Amino acid sequence: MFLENKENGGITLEMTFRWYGDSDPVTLDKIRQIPGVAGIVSAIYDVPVGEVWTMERILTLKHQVEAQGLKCEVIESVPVHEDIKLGLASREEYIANYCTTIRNLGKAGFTTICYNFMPVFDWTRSKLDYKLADGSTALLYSRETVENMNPLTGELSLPGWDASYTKEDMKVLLEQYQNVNEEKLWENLQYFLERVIPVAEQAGVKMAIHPDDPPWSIFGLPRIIKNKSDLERLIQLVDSPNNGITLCSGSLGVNPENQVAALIRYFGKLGRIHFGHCRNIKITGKNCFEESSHRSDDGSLDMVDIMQAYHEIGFTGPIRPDHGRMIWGETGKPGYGLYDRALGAVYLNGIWETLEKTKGAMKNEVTV
Ligand code: CS2
Ligand code: MN
Repeated sequence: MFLENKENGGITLEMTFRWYGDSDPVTLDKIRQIPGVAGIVSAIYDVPVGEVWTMERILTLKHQVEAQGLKCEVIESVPVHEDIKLGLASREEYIANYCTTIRNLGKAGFTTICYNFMPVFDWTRSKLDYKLADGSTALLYSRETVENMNPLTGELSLPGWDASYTKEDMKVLLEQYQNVNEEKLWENLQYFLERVIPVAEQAGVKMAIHPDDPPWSIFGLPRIIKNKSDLERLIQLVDSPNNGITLCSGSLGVNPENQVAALIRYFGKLGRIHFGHCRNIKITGKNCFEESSHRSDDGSLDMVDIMQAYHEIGFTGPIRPDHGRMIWGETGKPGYGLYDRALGAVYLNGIWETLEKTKGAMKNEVTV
């Protein structure tokens, strides 16, 4: 998973970058030029949710990435079909398919699968091109805007989601969730994990749940991966090293009660962090935030403390910069442009290099 840094006996950070496949304007040949980025995190985007990812498709992806000299060992995400989250009888078939996909990914040499268990919506924002003072644009979450939308009466206009469902489909889906409260969602997650984790163990694949983003309920839908006690409950649902976490600093960190570095130290020492997402956010009010550059001074999170926590636990798994702003006139997939994420990767690598070298220097001082 990682390269020994022979010079100072430390560990090299496995910096990765998310790539959305052939339709991504941020191409692999650009990504490979970012200093210190060793691998790609990707997925197969055109297989309908719930269907099996075939060996052929998986290997095509892997070979395409490896041909550019980049590693390809992490999937983000294998999406979980809504019927599994809803606990419908049809989940059996979807879980069986999920298990086949895990086996296939393991066979192809993938080590980590990121997934989430958020009903209906993945990350949710109220604005995708909020103009910051420096003229760049960023994703924004305003509690007021989101609370004033009512998806059941069709008053839902969410950037990023408008095209995913018809208003009618959305209504039906949200009505189905009326019967699923948090406890029911936990039961459905347990049912899922009890079946997929043994398969992941055999396949040599680590499952890494992504926390809910934002980490609070929206539109009355249950959200259960929001804080330390939720993560603790998650890892105990099936007590296996293959049942772990994607520690996303920006998702958890918008709730100031979530002390991100402390969470990394805690779950890292238990060996349950399998993937790190490093993103900074600026909390602007209760349940209100904007996404910022990765730099500590620009947001509410102390990225040095966060990287130090990873360093302290001897983290050897993959890490990636998370959402970035749109800068220098770039257009593209909100949150996933090239430039700001590349700056993020280099910044995080710089912190890590300093941590490694300071550790070396401190050792020398002691021995002199
Ligand atoms: C988001 C999510 O924070 C993030 O990384 O962009 O889309 C995330 O990739 C998924 O929730 C993981 O399943
Ligand atoms: Mn994330």
